[in-house]
Amino acid sequence: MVALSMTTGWSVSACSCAEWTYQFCASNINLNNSYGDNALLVKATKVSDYHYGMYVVIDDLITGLETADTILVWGDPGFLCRTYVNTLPIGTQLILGLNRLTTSLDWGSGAIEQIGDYELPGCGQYLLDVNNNDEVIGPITPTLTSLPYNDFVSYINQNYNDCPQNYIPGVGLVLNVGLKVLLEGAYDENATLMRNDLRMNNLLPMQQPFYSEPWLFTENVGFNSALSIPVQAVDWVLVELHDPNNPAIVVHQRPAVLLRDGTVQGLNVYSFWSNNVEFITNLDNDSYYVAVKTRNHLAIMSAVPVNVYNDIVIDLTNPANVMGGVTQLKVLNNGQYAMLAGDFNGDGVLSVADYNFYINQVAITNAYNIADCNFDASVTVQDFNSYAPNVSAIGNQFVRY
Ligand SMILES: [Ca+2]
Ligand SMILES: [Ca+2]
Repeated sequence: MVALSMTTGWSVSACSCAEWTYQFCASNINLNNSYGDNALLVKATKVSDYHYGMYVVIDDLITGLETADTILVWGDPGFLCRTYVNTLPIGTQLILGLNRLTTSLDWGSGAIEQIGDYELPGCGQYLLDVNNNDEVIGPITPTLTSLPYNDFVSYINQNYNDCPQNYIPGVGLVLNVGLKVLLEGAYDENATLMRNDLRMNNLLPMQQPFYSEPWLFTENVGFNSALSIPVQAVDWVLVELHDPNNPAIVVHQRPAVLLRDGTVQGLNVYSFWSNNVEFITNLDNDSYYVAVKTRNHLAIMSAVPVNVYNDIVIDLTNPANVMGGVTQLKVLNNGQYAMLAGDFNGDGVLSVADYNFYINQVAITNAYNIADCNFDASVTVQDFNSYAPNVSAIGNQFVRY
């Protein structure tokens, strides 16, 4: 009946949530998983305030077990990260996801929550509005902010697997893409890991190195200090999401850090580095081709668009997962597959043009140089020897410049 403010900014000062799910669909999954038979989902109308709670009349029981017509619903007393309910006008019709209390609770406010009362659980979106046209209004899912009531009930009963849990209002949908890749040149077959000499010699730059041609990626992504770069870091890589219908189109790019074992770490929305590369999207697609570019190895791309809605790990050391398969990778002596060394100019083709980078940098030691494709911090004939057998390899057309 009344347009409600669904902003939750107040919660920051009033309470602290490790993780707040801002959509009703995600919160309702949590409700059912956490509270089982005590979970209740109703369409209800507020009839009165009671302390920091409210009495509501149940208009329709959607899921759960309750026989009473009127129930007491506790909102937030100021510090529980629940929704405040006293600001809702009497007569407001609501969708409420509720937990039936199994113990009494005294928060020291003069009111005692009793067994059999209900709470709006904390840290989530457990409340939606119902308007005069019997439409459910609010953040139902990242893409749904209104549904006719009957359709809402159908959605609740049928489509919950579609609910992405990682949508942040004002930011977007946060996609977590896990990756495994190996670099031929960096791979140490004795250690069965890639070399981290650059990191150990403090030669890795704190800022991503893909500002220059051909990448021209200019966003500042980096570490606050050289010491905060992971000890296991081999080098920076550039991870891209390409349009599933036209993989020539780069939709998103994120610099990331490749670790010795092939894990790719990215900087997340909370400014922590984690074993995922995070992409903020506006829900343009469920799936993308995922490409990995480096400073001096032939770029590769996933064989097919990968569904990135849920957390996934794409193993690009498996030729079956790579567009072009074994033609785009080098089989190492131990049978592992790695990206091909020597694309020094990063254009997606291994040619004599790359040799010019090598010859111009040869004999430079103890430095971060593109032509150091075996990652020992020096440009020597060993780098040439990594590059030479790969000349004439051609990257797939969607990663070439
Ligand atoms: Ca090249
Ligand atoms: Ca070298």
